Amino acid sequence: MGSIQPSNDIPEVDVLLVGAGFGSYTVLNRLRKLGLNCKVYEKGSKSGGIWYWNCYPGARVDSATPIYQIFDKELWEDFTFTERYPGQKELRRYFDYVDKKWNLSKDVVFDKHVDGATFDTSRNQWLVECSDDTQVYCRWFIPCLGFASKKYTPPVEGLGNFKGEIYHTAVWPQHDVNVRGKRVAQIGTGASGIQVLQTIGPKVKHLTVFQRTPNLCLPMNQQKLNPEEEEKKKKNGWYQQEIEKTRNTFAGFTYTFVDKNTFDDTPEERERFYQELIDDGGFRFWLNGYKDIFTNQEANNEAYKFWRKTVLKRIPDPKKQALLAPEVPPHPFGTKRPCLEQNVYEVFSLPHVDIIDINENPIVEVTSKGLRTKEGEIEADILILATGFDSVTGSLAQLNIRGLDGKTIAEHWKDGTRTSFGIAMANFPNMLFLYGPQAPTGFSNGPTSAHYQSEWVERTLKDLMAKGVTYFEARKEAEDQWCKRLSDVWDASLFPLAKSWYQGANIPGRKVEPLNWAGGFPEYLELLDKSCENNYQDWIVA
Ligand code: N01
Repeated sequence: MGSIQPSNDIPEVDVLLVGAGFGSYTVLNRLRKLGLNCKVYEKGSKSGGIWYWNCYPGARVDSATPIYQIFDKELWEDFTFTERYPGQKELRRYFDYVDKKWNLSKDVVFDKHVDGATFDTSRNQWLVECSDDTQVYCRWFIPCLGFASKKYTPPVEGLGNFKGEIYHTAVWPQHDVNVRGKRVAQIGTGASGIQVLQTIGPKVKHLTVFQRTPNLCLPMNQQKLNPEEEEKKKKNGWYQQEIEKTRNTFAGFTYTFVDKNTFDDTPEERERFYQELIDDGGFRFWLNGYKDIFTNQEANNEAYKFWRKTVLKRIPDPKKQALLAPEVPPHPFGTKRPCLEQNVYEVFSLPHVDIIDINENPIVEVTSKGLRTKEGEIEADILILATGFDSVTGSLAQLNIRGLDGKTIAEHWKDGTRTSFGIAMANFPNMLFLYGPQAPTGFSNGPTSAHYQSEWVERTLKDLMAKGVTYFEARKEAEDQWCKRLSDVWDASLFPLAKSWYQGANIPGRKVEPLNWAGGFPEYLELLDKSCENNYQDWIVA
């Protein structure tokens, strides 16, 4: 039992979920209906998961309505989003609505930080420890931490010397930050960085963006939604149909690749098709195009060339053109997650916005007044770190969860991440995690992952309980096979060619390895279901 000293007064629940976002709320509702006594522990003060923490200016989702919500008719019938891509404030309002409708708060404890857990083999239960020194026993331990709950700050020399304001996008203050008329320096141009800079750019006195890799952004094509039209679409079955489509697409969206390779079409047909995808907006150009985009470099180059042509038209300055849409692609298109933009190339083109390519002109140090680069000092009132996360594995590995052998998850993953079907680990019985490593996670629409993984958890726990099973552990051989399959799929694609967080390459010194299942949703769900055939062939049940 490690250092934990259990006592008889420790409360006990059937299920302990960690995190109050899409994953845990989806599964909580299902497991409560099975009659299980569930609790959710959330370190934030409100519901929303990532939408609680992600409150930087311009934070907005990049999955379109109606699939960015819990796939439950009872919920979507009575809540209508006002925009095709809702913003953070509206998403928080949505979570408050879900909370009220399902009376979730009675089972959620906010401001409660789980530190670690140890499995008690005498009871087949986890003993979970919190930072307020409380403990709880649970039969099923289900962390739903998301892939972005551990922020990453690069080790820039002198960060502590800065006398102005510093904000990291991942832990932006919950109150408004006044940027109007200020000189702002921003490091990072991922999805968070792009959203911040396109929002604050027009308001600030001066903005200097430190870019390492250009983000190959796609147009969002945001639209206001008409409530009456949305009501009609709910009644005529469109919402339900859109939601059902997510089961059979690569990334859990409502569309997937067309059954055609890039060079099956003539150049004119290709041009028309690419234009259609771009015009519709969102991720269509990324995930609804030719099926060889991620397997054939030549095909991928065609997509990049078209993308570049559309973007160059929006950037008058040739120097900025070369930085934002270079002739040679920085990586195969879409092998780093593109981001949806609304006006970012116009904002980059404003005269008071400078882009510094840190590959040419590296940051030497942060000073009391700003940042010193190889070429000189840039003064700033505000420094924004939009430098992302220790993505996918960081959320789980930062907790002191110890397996049967006493080793933490981080120790288990010292030589490489290992999971079984991206939902469990050998040595960690009765622990199932949602939206975690080696699942479709980084490639998927969040609520789609939450829905189908929760469905599997509900079905599995219901069956195990009916059979009187109290112990459920991933078989080591199944874990080996899953890791191999995951790598085989990854290595057959162009994804390894980008220094992306998909494979942990965003953090210097980290092992570069596939952290997300790139074989698509339908195959993932089929394999997960198969693992339970023949009386749970890939699991130890007792
Ligand atoms: O983080 P990121 P994010 N010096 O890792 C740069 C989801 N999300 O928070 O590209 C200088 O993508 C780094 O440079 P490079 C979404 O899935 C969704 O933006 O590694 N720069 C990069 O530009 C997203 O993909 C939404 O060369 C450094 C940036 O910092 C994921 O979360 C909104 C550096 C980090 O970008 C992560 O997004 C927000 C250094 N030492 C997030 N180190 C929506 O739904 C890092 N960088 C819209």
